[in-house]
Amino acid sequence: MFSNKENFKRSFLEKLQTMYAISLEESSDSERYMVLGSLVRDYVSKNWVKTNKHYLQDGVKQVYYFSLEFLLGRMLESYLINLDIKDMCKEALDELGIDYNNIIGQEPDPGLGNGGLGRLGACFLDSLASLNLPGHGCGIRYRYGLFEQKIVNGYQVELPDNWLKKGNVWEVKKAEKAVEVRFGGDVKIGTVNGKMTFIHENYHSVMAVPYDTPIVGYKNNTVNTLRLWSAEVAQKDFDFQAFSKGDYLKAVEYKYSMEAISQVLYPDDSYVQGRLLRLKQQYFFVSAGIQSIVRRYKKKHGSLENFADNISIHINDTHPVLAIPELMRILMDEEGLGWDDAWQVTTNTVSYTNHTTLSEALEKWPVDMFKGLLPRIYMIVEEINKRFCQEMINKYPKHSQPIDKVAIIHDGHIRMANLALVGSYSVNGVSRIHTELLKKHVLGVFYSIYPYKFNNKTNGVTHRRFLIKANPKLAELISDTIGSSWIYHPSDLIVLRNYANDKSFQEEILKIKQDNKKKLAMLIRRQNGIDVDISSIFDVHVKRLHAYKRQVLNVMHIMDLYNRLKDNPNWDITPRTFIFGAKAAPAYHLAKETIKLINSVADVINNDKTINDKIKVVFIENYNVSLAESIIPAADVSEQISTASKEASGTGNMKFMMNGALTIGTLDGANVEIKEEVGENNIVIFGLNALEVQNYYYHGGYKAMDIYNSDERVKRVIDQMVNGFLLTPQEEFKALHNHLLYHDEYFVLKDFSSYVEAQCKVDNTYKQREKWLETSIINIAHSGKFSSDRTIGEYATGIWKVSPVVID
Ligand code: 26Q
Repeated sequence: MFSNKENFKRSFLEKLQTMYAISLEESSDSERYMVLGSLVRDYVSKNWVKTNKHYLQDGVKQVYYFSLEFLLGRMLESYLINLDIKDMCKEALDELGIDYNNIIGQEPDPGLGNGGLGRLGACFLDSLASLNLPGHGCGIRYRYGLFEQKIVNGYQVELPDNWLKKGNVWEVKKAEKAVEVRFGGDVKIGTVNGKMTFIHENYHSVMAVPYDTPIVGYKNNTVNTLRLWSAEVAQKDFDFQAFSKGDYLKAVEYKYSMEAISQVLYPDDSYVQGRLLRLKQQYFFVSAGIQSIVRRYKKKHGSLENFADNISIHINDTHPVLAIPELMRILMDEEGLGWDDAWQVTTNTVSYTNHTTLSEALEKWPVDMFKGLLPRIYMIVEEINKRFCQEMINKYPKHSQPIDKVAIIHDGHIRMANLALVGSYSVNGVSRIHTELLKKHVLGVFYSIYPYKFNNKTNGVTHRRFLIKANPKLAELISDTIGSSWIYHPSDLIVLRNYANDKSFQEEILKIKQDNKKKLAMLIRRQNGIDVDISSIFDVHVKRLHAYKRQVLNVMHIMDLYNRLKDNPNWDITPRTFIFGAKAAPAYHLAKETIKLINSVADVINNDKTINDKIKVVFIENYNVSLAESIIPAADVSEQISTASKEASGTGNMKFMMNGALTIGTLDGANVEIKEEVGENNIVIFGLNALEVQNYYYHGGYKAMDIYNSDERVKRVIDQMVNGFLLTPQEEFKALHNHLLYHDEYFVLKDFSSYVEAQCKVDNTYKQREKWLETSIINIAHSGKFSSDRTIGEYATGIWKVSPVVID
């Protein structure tokens, strides 16, 4: 059907008829999207079957990437690119009189993740398939993804993300592969033939039903699987409940409460609260995933022998850490292994990635809640803890203090990171500085116990989505200039360095950037009703909203610029458009106040005719993967300004660099390695470094008020937040104002002057057009390191020990 245009057109019209019984003229864009989608799915299915057959061969090790989030973004065009049929489809649709972009735009953007961690999972799936690696995703099929953000009167308002409203063409429901997951109840301990048995009784059960989505590799026939689980109470269980207890309403309630498990993604990404439903979600998908892996393994091998040699289970942060006790439970209670054998298998199967140094983001669950919901799993965790603590006492008889630090159960709580460290064979950070901080501070005691478990895997992003798909003109220019080997080997982008000073190449780079800026300007015109000048610097700050990411620092700089422009209307700064996009967790008040602050500053500045449009401020609502793909290729400046030591890696920074933006950033996360790649003249670094930040935390010595009192500009800006300057009630930004003055834990005021200086440098560089373009090209040339193909290659050889399986 995709062999040539004529065949494609015929298949398209036929499918339209069989699916909707209508003619082309009568069909809507949404119907046309569904038709193209199902054609693509049919086309993929052949290789999907074939890939699975290959994976059943002996000696093929499989990786399962467990993650509570997969932030996929739209799939259709990625499929077309990876299947190498995009141009053909585009032309054929054109000949049918159908606008390709309208069709692509019909697809909902599935927001099954919060931000970096979820998007990383999606990039990893793309890289696994593209590197011919047998690696699959396991997660939850949320009925509602991350909320949709509307900005009303400057405030964030959250609306449900009903992404399944019109159905989902990519998924295949596998009802017959459903498994049961049990909650609550109690555990009866007995003995059979001298062996202890654990019988789980009086539990509530729910069916986990898998929905599989194909993950297509880049031009290589590989089709891996993303399996997302949905909680469903089957009709028969529902009826049984109703009839046996004679209480119909109770039965309905039961169904409703059980199915709630997969209803909604939790919108918090850096402050974790111990919510029962969240714990249910975690056990639900982990139990379903492990059961299905074990079942498949037994079907193929007949027994569980050599399990760890053939299966790798990777946990994306601690959210799926119950994989450890759940695998223990299945091995012991269902497969009859003894503790030591089960422990051997488990700890050789599971590996773990940490994504945070923030203590408030480390998961811990109250023992009572945990025990009530997962009685048997609790017993296993307790036993793991007991044995581990005993081992520590034997090893370090004189020190009791480290045991308090490393115990899994402590102070009435279960510490999930500790469980992950004890129960896995590998723990990695996501950038070099992050891994070093884990070893020195956050997980320091564990590092002294298990130094061999620690390793670094610096994050990466898929250049297929964030360059080839998002910026096709740039991708084409690169291939025309250095050949297309970089698509398979992103490190070949380095050849572009030879063109960094090439005038005609620079002009082409500039032209593409201007085109992308024009498109973004049109989007801003449509969505915000604001006209922006495409010859101004597009200075972009898009990511989740959090105090440590310091959107406020950016705002303070904008306010200061404005003040200086008002004082001196002839000041010849390069015009700038400050572009923001960010969702705040709904209960995170300071973050929401920051959104309102950005919009209030925008109101003042954008409506002031006296500054001649030299600066503008735009907040683009509902930042998501699709918007990222439009915004990033249009950026001149990439804002990566977290307090040093707080951003584990960042991945937006890599996407911007790949698209030729200049980074202004702190020495935090992957910025450190970006600087190392491009050299200090091609990135603008400012602010405290991680060591200085740590020193202030340990020894004190910083008072924001001192800076407020000594720096006129800071004082003016801080005062303007509460003195009526912003045309909002005076108490609107009181909390933020107080936070900055009295609890400036993220050193916003401390880094202000250094940031302003750095921004001045950005302005100066932009004025030297050739230097700017050279820097832009150097950034692209060095972005190869930050491809997720490199990262996944390192996971495959360094952690999982899996090898490629070529599908012919
Ligand atoms: C946990 C428990 C309860 C509710 C929510 C959560 C939760 C959900 C999401 C906790 C954390 C997250 C997401 C974290 C995240 O996105 N971290 C980012 O991961 C990126 C990929 O490694 C890094 O680049 C970023 O630096 C890091 O902040």
